[in-house]
Amino acid sequence: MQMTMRWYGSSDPVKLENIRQVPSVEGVVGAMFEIPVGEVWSLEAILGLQSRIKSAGLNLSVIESIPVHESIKLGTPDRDQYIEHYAQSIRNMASAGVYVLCYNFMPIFDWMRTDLYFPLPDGSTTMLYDQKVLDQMDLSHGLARLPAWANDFDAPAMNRLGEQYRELGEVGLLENFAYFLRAVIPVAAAFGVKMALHPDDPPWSLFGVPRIVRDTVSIQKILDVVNHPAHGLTFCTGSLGCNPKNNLPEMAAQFASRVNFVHARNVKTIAEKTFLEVQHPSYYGDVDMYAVLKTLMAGGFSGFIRSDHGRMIWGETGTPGYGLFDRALGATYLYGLIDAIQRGMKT
Ligand code: DNO
Repeated sequence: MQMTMRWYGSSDPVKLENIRQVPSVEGVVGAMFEIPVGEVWSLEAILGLQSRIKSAGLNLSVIESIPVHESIKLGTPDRDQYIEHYAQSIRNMASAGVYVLCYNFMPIFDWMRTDLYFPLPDGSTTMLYDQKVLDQMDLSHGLARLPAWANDFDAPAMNRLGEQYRELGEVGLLENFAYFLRAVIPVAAAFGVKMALHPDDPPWSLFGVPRIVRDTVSIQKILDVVNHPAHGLTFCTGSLGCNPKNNLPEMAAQFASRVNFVHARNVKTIAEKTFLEVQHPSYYGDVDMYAVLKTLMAGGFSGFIRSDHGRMIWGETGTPGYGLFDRALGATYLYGLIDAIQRGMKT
């Protein structure tokens, strides 16, 4: 496996020069948040990002994410135009030499937490998702945007979209996803790009809006739409791991041949549908990181991995989940596991 770290671009308080100094990290997971959702990512723009990263001695290994336009998810009549833009962005990635694309199919907004600065007893802060707090929230009042959210809908737009998705339901959303996959996977396959679907985070419906990338059954159904290695998963231990019913090592065994990227982080469920993001090592949370990585590796996975969400430690301030220090600790822990697993596999 090859270790990478997510970088949010020039505005990221974490500099490429810092990332370069993290042991084992050679690649960057990058994106261009300035490109409006639905527009083509031009070859020039991707090459520009690539050369910026190369000049810091690193590689642009993965793009995360090219956002999927709401028209595609809703299946509105203008979707084909956005699908063609998406396909063109895939071709352009390949021309720029970037071959892994992490993306998601979550309606309206992306991941969700209810507290970004929850204090832990050791003096660090972490992120919390508390279902009781979410139940008090209402889409019609809008939502405070989290890092990496591609869209910035105002409250009336969120409310309207919420109604449209509730009407569409899970079956309709899955149909629209299948339509998208049947169009873009052949392009990705032809250009050598591996698509890596990120599970819904958290993996359950929020505000009555359907979320369909949740567990073994739902994921298998999606993978079966197009049975090709270009259509794979981001195995995100944190997103899948906050549902205690998801048995991660079993899922890793079932999906290993279709895993195209790994997000590794640890979570701890503290009440029903309520969880904290904790230190990366297995000891602190519900994710058996060793078992997951070992199973993925035994299943043949050798692609890119990144440490995901870190706590804020040592007085660092910055993007919640995406500071330097705790993610760097996570990366070295993961690298240690991978190194030991690899050696064990050879003996
Ligand atoms: C949050 C992330 C998500 C994820 C995207 C992938 O930190 O896990 O933003 O990167 O959903 O498309």
